[in-house]
Amino acid sequence: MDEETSKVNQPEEYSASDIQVLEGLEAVRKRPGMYIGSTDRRGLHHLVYEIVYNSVDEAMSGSCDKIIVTIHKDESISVEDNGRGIPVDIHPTTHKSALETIMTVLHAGGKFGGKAYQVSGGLHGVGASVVNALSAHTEVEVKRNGHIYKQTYSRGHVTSDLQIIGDCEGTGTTVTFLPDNQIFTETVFELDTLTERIREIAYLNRGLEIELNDERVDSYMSYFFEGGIAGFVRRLNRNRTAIHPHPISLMRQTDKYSVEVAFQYTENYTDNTFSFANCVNTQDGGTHLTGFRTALTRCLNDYARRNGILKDNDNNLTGDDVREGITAIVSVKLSEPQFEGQTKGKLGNIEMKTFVDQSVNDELALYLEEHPDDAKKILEKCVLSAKARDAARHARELVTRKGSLETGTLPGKLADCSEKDPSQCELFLVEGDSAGGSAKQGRNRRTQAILPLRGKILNVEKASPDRMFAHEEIRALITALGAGIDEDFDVTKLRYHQLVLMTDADVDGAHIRTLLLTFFFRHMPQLISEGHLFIAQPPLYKIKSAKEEHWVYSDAEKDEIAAKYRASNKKYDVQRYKGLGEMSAEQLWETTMNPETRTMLQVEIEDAQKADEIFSMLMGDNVEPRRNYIQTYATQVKNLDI
Ligand code: 28G
Repeated sequence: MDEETSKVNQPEEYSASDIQVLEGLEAVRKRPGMYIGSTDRRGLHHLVYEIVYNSVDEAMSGSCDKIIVTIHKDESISVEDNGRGIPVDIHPTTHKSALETIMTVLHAGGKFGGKAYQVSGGLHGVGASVVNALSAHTEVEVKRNGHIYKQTYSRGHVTSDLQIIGDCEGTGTTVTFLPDNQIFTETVFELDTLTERIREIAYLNRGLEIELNDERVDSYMSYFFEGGIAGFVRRLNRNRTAIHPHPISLMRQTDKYSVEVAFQYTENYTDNTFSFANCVNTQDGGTHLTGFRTALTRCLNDYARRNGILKDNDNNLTGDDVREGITAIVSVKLSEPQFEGQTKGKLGNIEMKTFVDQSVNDELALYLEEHPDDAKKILEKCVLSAKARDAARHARELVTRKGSLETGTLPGKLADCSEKDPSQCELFLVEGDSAGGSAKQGRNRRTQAILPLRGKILNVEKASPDRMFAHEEIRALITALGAGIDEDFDVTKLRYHQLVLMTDADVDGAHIRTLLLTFFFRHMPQLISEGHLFIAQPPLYKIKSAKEEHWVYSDAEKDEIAAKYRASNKKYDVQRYKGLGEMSAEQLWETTMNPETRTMLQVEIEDAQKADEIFSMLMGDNVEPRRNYIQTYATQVKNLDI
């Protein structure tokens, strides 16, 4: 492959002694959670990303342009790249090959523990030994020096010497591993989950082709995006209405860092910005995001002043004004990223702030001069946002400050609990008045409060802020929770530490739940991230036989119990519960609300982006995907405000 001059992370002269020896892989098997976060489905998929990151590193150094990921029928995974191949020369002090060292020695590079070390960019091989330690079998093939080299491992230990098994042209690395079922509670890979991340990596690395094959279902897909992150923005906006035709795409590259930004404004009201450092999603932003925001605000204000869009007496546009309705990706690459904060989701490298700020400022000013039509549409939107913000501030003050909260007036429909310690209190949001009535009767009055929600719940993605604050159900919800909203949201003021969505087990219930989730996701994300939001699990059936009675929560469970009765020739009767309203107050308590016996799902924002995509698909402007979704899941839908 040709040497390119302007790539980031230019590899330094390599020697096998670079690899630092730290500690044995036993530590990884003893405490896997420390190295891959968890041993459930999340940790399982993380193994794949660790290996793929190594190939992406090779791509970022300009030495690789194709990666093939394959899920095999036996739930093993292969990752192949056409990079330079992991070096196979012998390490002077360990007398092992570089390959064996990379695969069997937990080595330095990132910080270990938690998620800290999952860093792509200049940290070749850091995760490979962890994956190897947690796999029942691993096999690595390296094409290099005209030969094919192979070595195998089991649970971190070598099971064969490094061998030459043939000759070849070209170079590359293939790693195949079978996750250890002694470690993982889940060992079945989800194609959808891998697809999401693989697609994202392909968008973030323009010109890199990633194939994702699933031999279990004969699915073969290739991801390659010539336009890079501009395509990512287009995809995120596919169900929204853009106000200018093409995403604006800016970039700058030096020998030390690169920045790429793409964004497009839509008719929506929220800020959909995602930031990445070396292809790792920085959930909590950081210096690169700050740099982008500073430049965007300054640049749009400068343009508006210069072109008389803002008059001398007008206030500047605020950061919120210029971010309303934007969908943006900020992606930086640098050789030593520092990830900070509790979840390591924040980029700390201070030099990225000025680098991104200056790059975006220069390039965007140029773009606006050259595209006056786009500039006009964008600034009209920002000016409108500024005006609406004034109106919204007014409306919000009515609800959260001068309104009912301070005077202690809780919403009339709320049946509050008597306990005053929020950590003991639960608020149930219940769909419909009849279910609300049963819930009020059946609850534990000391600790459980009920807020019935009636009629249509507002679609908060599309409603303007002032309309949202005028909506009765939303106002009741905000006042009942007592913790404010948006930037004023204060999780320590929550009146209930558990908030439970209790909706029917049908499609309407699912839609109302989605609308409520959107609301919390957009306006009180901390409520979700700090674990306060739950979904109640009402039963789907009751099965009776003689004196026995079972509440059944899934179809699989129903079939299982029915099969048992059939096998023993007993008569049984299956009663289906379509809605909460069909249960008596006692039944609702017994099956769904009693903390001693109920199960509830805790809502997590596993990935803000995924949630955002589902929400915008269900609630965006484009009717087609929503119609498909609804047709797939239901025959009739009421109560949905679309
Ligand atoms: C297929 C699945 C995962 C990889 C490479 C290529 C090199 C490498 C990997 O070097 C040692 C230590 C720090 C640079 C680098 C080859 C330079 C020259 C490589 C992979 C060298 C590791 N020749 N491809 N590691 N580093 N692909 N794919 O793991 O200084 S790992």
